[in-house]
Amino acid sequence: HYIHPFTDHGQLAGRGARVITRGEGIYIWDSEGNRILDAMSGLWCVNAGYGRKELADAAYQQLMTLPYYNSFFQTTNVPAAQLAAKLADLAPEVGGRHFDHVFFSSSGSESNDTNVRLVRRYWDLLGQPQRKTIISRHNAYHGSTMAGASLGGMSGMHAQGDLPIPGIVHIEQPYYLENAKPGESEAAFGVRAARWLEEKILEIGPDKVAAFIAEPVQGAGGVIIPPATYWPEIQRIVDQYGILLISDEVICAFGRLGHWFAYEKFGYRPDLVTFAKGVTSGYVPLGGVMVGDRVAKVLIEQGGEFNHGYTYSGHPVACAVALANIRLIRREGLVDKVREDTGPYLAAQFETLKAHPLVGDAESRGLMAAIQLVKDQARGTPFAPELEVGMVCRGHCFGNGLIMRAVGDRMIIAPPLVTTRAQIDEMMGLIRRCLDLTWTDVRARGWV
Ligand code: PXG
Repeated sequence: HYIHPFTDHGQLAGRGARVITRGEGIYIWDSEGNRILDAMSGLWCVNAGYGRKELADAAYQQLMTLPYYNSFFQTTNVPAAQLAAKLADLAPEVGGRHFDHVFFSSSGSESNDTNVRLVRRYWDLLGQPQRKTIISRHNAYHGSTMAGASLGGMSGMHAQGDLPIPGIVHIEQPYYLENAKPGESEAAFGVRAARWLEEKILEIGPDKVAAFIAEPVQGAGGVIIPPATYWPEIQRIVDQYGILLISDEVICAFGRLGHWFAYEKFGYRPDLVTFAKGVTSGYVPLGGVMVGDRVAKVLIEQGGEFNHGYTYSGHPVACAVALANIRLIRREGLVDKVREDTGPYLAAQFETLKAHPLVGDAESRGLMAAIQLVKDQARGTPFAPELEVGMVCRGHCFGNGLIMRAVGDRMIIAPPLVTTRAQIDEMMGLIRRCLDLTWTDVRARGWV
């Protein structure tokens, strides 16, 4: 009866689905009673870990007090107003820019649809209606609605349903292993990759470009970490041409990279910040856009009515859970812990993976990490994609009680922020075992 997301239904009907029935801490259990270490935090969202009673209590209390009311027609509700103020307080000021306002939705996709509406409205109000084009990147993920999938750069998604919609174009991603020239340094590549944005702006005409959208670190694309030179050069370019910068932090905000918001880590100055997932640790759906003062001022002072909003914008239960989640993350010092303790510890562990013969590269930032599987470690030669070595490895992970995702031959993790050093050790043991099993398979099949 159930049409699953991103699933081949014919295949699923034949194989059946694994049923997940319970979660506690960083572990989930399936209906067969198997315990699985969830190194993906569900889908990058269960930042506070499973089974947090105070999040359930916050939802219950709010459900009993006021389960729903909208924020249309000059009304509001207490949790939505409180959460907006709390988020404004958490979002750091950079270069004199403040985030005093927030627009709520129920997901990352909806939030990016809101971004498209917001940036086009902004330029209309400033008397530049020709500024419509939004530039994004290949292999970006910005959601699955018409605008979200169009902003994203997933060719498989564009191929279904005549996407992207008009006015959205893509440049190449800052993926060193795939897009650098032979012998090019990471630093030089970072600047060159950022200048693809400038080339695209000049090709379209600077007066026609509305915004650039990007993830601080690409998540669904395979945890692709840009060189340190990338973001400063992007900032120079958006400043020079006056275009809006949208930081899509649906994965990276709320502690994933050791900061409440990731733009702080990389030191750039976005005008709009998309968030979802970790804001409630995934316990209930909530998303939104932090609106910086550049856009907020125009929208509020010149905008009149903004003809946009969702039934569940500022949903009181979702906002109450988000407030409880932020309190919990603060009380347990999880953001600092990731930045100063478990993040660096994971990075040191990942460094040791580079000795494994199957590993071409292993890298992490905060609690977000990737392992590149290669055929020839010395030369960095990839496997033929049709061998699907990543899927072989993922199969071993499932079989050994570990959720680690495969994006092509990149194995990726993003464990809950509550993960301890001892649990990182346990996870590394499982990762090594699965790499060994995969290595045995690829040798037995004559693939190396
Ligand atoms: N932006 C980013 C950066 C995301 O990672 C979205 C927007 C869309 O959010 P919603 O809440 O509408 O799903 C996302 C979501 C995967 C995977 O396989 C990643 C996401 C969603 C589903 C699967 O890695 N990211």
